[in-house]
Amino acid sequence: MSTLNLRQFSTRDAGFEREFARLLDRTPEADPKVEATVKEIIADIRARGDVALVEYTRRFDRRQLTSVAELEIPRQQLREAARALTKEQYDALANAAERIRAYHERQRTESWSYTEPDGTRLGQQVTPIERVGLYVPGGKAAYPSSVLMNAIPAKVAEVHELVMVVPAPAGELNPLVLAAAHLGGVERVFTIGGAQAVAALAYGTASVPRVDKIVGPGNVYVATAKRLVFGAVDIDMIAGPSEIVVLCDGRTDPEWIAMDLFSQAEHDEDAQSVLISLDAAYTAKVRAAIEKLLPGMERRDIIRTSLEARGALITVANLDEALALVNRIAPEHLELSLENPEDAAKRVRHAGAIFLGRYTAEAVGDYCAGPNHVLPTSGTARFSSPLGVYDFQKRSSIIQCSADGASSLGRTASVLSRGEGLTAHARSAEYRIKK
Ligand code: HSO
Ligand code: ZN
Repeated sequence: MSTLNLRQFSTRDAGFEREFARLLDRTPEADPKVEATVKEIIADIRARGDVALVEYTRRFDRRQLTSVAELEIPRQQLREAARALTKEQYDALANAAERIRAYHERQRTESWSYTEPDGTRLGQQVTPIERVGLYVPGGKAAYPSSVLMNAIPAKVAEVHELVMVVPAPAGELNPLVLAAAHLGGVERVFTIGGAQAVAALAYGTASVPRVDKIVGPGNVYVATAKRLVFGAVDIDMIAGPSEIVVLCDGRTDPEWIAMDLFSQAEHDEDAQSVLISLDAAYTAKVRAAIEKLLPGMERRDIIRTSLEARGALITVANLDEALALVNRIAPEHLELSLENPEDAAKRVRHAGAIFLGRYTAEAVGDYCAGPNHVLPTSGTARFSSPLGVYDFQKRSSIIQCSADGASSLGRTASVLSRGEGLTAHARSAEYRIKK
């Protein structure tokens, strides 16, 4: 194996800030050509509906299609896909689904109201989003676990209809994805993908129902399409490449840590894996473990590219320094491989998911611990949260005045509305003031 070009530095180095800034540089380049293509596809789907959808699917997914009806997978087929799994696979998927459901059940927001002494009632009524589109990538990035992570919170929120789209390049579909759709409670599945699928979901065609929100990851065309249809529908977030920061006190088996770093790096070449180590000798041990284990990895080429392009092994002087760096990165995933992780966790201000202690591998969070694996990337943990039930619920305000309440509130409204020069507002409120 040629030497691994993995950046290694310490907060003590003179060039530390420059090295660290390179890690934080994650501004995605917007490609105007992609945007132009996507705009054209969206306009075409809006204008020609199913006819255009079939054409694009034939062309981009190399499908031999005679009618649009062939694009929908009957529910029966999803059930059969689940039945066709090995018992081991079925049990693992079902166990993951159950645990994800149990966790998300706790996130449900309930309606509430309160009544004031004069009888006026105020509150908040929570309703589900009615129809949600779930984008699932085809090919190498088709993750059944992501189907569960997106579908289950939507179902817990009581979304009426969940419409999944997944491209089937040359007709090929991942049976685990179909089985996960069945276990996740997906109502309808269409084998379409790309910007054309996003457009069909956002605006509806004769066959594809129009949804209110689109969730799920996709390639640059899908992400661009989601951005462009936002407003007509809601979207979840534009996911960037996956990231992990492992903060270690130097007492965890270095091979465990090396593999935790690989587990993010293997997602794709743009993924980011960073070690923050409290001990320089330990940093060297992790590096040795990486060099030892990498040649044996199935995805060694992706892992190597990712580590060399965006990875780093950073040595810090103490926990305070470590946590300051963590908060500057605001990582999607943070492992605290420490003796007393609870104290450190309380000092983390920005992270998508925090994995506490040496025994908690990010991988279990990706599949089956229960919390969602759709997490804020690219530093967006500064202002956003994991995907959850709340993303599929909305709120209406409730205002019910009693006769007494209308009278006293009417006086306040009258004064304020006359101040704004809005006399219809004022008189509407004043009618209800008791003489
Ligand atoms: N780590 C990914 C999720 C995933 N991992 C799916 C395996 N399958 C982003 O959080
Ligand atoms: Zn993962």
